[in-house]
Amino acid sequence: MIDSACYPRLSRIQTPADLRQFDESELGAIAGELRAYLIESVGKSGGHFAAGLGVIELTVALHYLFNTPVDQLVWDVGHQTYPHKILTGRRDTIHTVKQKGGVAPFPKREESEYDTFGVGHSSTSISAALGMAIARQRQGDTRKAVAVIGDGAMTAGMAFEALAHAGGMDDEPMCWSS
Ligand SMILES: Cc1ncc(C[n+]2csc(CCOP(=O)(O)OP(=O)(O)O)c2C)c(N)n1
Repeated sequence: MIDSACYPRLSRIQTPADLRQFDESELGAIAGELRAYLIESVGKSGGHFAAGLGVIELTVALHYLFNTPVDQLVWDVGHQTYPHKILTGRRDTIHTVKQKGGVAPFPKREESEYDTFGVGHSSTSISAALGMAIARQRQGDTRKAVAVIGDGAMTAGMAFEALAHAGGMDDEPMCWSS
């Protein structure tokens, strides 16, 4: 169990809905607690370390700004999703990552409704999110699909193919931010 004395804010966050209850001014402190908790947990269990540490603030911001799991986050590769898992119901089990029967080290749809696309191999996120966005657009659904992709994964042909696909559509189902 998480120690509420060490993690006064993170101990109150089981899901992103809890995160969204906090005032924006507290998000920096929440990111600090999330970083410390990740270091404490993965420092003992092992697993992907650096990638998660690089997206702490981004993970907090995405779950704060988007209405997950209604809006869908698609993480490329998925090796950076330990902070996402901590904020989406797996805070108390993240120490089991990579163990038999434990939390998966990559997004896994069977594990959580917040893991929207099963990954491991890189460069698939734009294509997957585009498919989700097109399907929703056709249904008149305004929920959002968000692809999160790093510079390394952006170098593959599949990512460029998805960019060309999205850019060539008349009704622009996707927009960009970097
Ligand atoms: C098709 C494929 N090739 C190689 C890998 C091995 N791999 C895992 S993470 C990674 C680098 C990803 O770089 P980037 O997208 O910049 O993510 P970051 O380093 O920022 O976490 C690679 C090459 C993979 N997962 N899939």
